[in-house]
Amino acid sequence: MTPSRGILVGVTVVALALGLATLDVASGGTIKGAVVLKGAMPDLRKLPVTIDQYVCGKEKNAEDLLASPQGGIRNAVVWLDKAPPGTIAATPPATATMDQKDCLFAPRVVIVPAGGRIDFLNSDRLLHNLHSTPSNNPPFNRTQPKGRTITISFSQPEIIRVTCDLHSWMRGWVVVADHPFYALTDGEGQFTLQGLPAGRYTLRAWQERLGMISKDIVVGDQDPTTITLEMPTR
Ligand SMILES: [Cu+2]
Repeated sequence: MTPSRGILVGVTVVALALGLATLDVASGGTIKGAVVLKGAMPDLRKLPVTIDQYVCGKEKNAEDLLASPQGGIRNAVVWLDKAPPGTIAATPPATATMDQKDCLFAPRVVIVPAGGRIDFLNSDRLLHNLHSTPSNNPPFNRTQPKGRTITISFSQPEIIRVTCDLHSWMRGWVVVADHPFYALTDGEGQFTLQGLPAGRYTLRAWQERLGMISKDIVVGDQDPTTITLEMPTR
């Protein structure tokens, strides 16, 4: 163990002994990172639209993998495998929104805390549907006319796929979080996790087409701690 690591561990032990009672977002460490492709960008597919072309158009881009020219992956979810004990971090809002617009779920990926809910909207002038068969939360299969809001609560952490039976290309994802340390990557693949005590963590990253990866990280005295998470494309 290097001397600085020894000091770090010592500080961590003292902090744990104090119960981290006063820790908050402002005093915690930050992880700034990016989720990137490892390997060539897979071909982008076009999905044919066979019905309701007057609203949906003639084809849709497959949005199951979106990446910047530099390989940053959008709409990946990054979280801590285990939240540090006693930490007070900013909790994501208990209510999120997912619209059905131009025959796509928007946003495509939504994070909601366990016990929170999502208001599903339909901004299109046609009928959609919400269909999902989660593993740990109740299934739902609801007709959704234009303008109707359907509110669904999610109590158990898991990643849930939502589809529309009327438009086969439509996909949405609800990520039910069991602690505050979850983040969604932006168009450059970047994310931030804040309010972390120094320590060793396991990060997980999930993307709907590429699956899940894990990587260990040490949050120490340099701030922010930076990391690149590579997701193999095959
Ligand atoms: Cu639809």
